[in-house]
Amino acid sequence: MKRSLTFISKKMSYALRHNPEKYGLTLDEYGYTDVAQFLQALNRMHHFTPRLKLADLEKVIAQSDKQRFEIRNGKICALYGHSIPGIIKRRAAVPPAILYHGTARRFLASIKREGLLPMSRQYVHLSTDVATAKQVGLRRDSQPVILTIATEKAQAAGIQFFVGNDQVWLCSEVPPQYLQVK
Ligand code: HQG
Repeated sequence: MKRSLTFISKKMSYALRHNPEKYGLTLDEYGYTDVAQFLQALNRMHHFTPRLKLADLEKVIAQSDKQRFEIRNGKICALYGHSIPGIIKRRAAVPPAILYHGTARRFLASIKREGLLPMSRQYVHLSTDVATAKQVGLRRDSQPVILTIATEKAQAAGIQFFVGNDQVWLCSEVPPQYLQVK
């Protein structure tokens, strides 16, 4: 059984963002589940040898390029990326005046028409800086488009922003009038 940090991280993401039920896990309204039960479920489903321990999850979190998970008070959650039914609550806060979104050129016409929509996830994902947005866009296009989001105007119109991690902000949608191609 593969046991690389990337492999473990992908299984953690799948369980916490997309399919906790398959692992026999329930998430609370903020997306947290008991970390001991989480470890048991990962070991049961993937037969890690030697068995995964808390220290392995901590290592995944510490060595990752992105802050995807958080362990707190004996519980673990994914900080963003969820696609399960039932919106995971995140803390609303005031974001930087400009946020960024990196996307593929082929999506631009539709985004200009409809705005940014969560698509298969629960929230639209926004970045605090251009470099991060570019990395996100590069997943889908070698020459990604960077959009800027005017968050003050959006908030004045009642749109809320939620904290993902230090670089990721979440939003239910961004109508086209708050978007500009950078
Ligand atoms: C696009 C990764 C057409 C949107 C990343 C994006 C991120 C539209 C795609 C996190 C649209 C959805 C999320 C519209 C939005 N018409 N296309 N109206 N509105 N789109 O993967 O932001 O490595 O769900 O531009 O780093 O790319 O997994 O969102 O291209 O933080 O931890 O629809 O996932 O993190 O794609 O990425 P996604 P995303 P991890």
